[in-house]
Amino acid sequence: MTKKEILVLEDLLGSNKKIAADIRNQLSKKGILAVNLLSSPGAGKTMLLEKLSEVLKPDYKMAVIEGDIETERDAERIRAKGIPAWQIMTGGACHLEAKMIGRLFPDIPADLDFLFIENVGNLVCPASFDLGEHLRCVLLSTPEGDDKPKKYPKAFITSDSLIISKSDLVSILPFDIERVSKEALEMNPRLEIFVLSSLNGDGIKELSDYFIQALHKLRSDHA
Ligand SMILES: Nc1nc2c(ncn2[C@@H]2O[C@H](COP(=O)(O)OP(=O)(O)OP(=O)(O)O)[C@@H](O)[C@H]2O)c(=O)[nH]1
Ligand SMILES: [Mg+2]
Repeated sequence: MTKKEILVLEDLLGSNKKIAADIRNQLSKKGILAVNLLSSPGAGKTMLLEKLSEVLKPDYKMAVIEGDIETERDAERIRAKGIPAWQIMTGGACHLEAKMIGRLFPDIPADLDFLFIENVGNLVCPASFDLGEHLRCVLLSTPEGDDKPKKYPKAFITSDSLIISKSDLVSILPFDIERVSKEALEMNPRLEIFVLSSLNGDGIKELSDYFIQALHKLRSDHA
């Protein structure tokens, strides 16, 4: 990277940071907890949101912002569950940026409890862009392999929680949950780790309780 390219990148990240801080501030004042989901493509982000909607919907209002390079498919899946969803198509960009969330801000209902943001499937670029979230969660699915945290460190270092997804497949895969947890915690000791399956429902309640607790904390901190 040339010095000029580095300066442009720093500028971009700097202005992203300011917009993200503003978004977080506005959401905090409204008592809306924002969660940014990161993972490689196909780790199960959308299916997790579909499952979470079943658990949260009776008592909480949630909405979803979907990030993909192309297609409205993920937003359609969420809407089919009766949950409001907006699709951001990046047209090639490998991550969402705070300004993209900011543009949707006027449409986001003020009485929400949770705003989930599904980032573009990718373990690299999304890690560098704060979207104004309160919690960042990185998913790692069992078929991807248990060596990933050290290979893609930023996603794991900048996250608040690690969600090991597709746990229903662990018995037929050489995936060592203890090894992954240990490596991830060495890199980021504050990570909360969840092991779950959106297919059979294992661990979904524990994760939804974690989000509910974070929502209560946000509201008591901003009361
Ligand atoms: N066995 C199993 N399959 C799952 C689970 N969760 C998701 N899948 C499957 O994994 C595939 C990808 O799931 P998605 O939820 O679309 O993954 P995603 O992370 O949203 O994918 P992108 O949006 O493309 O990045 C689908 O075929 C799902 O049915 C799970 O817990 N267990
Ligand atoms: Mg998806």
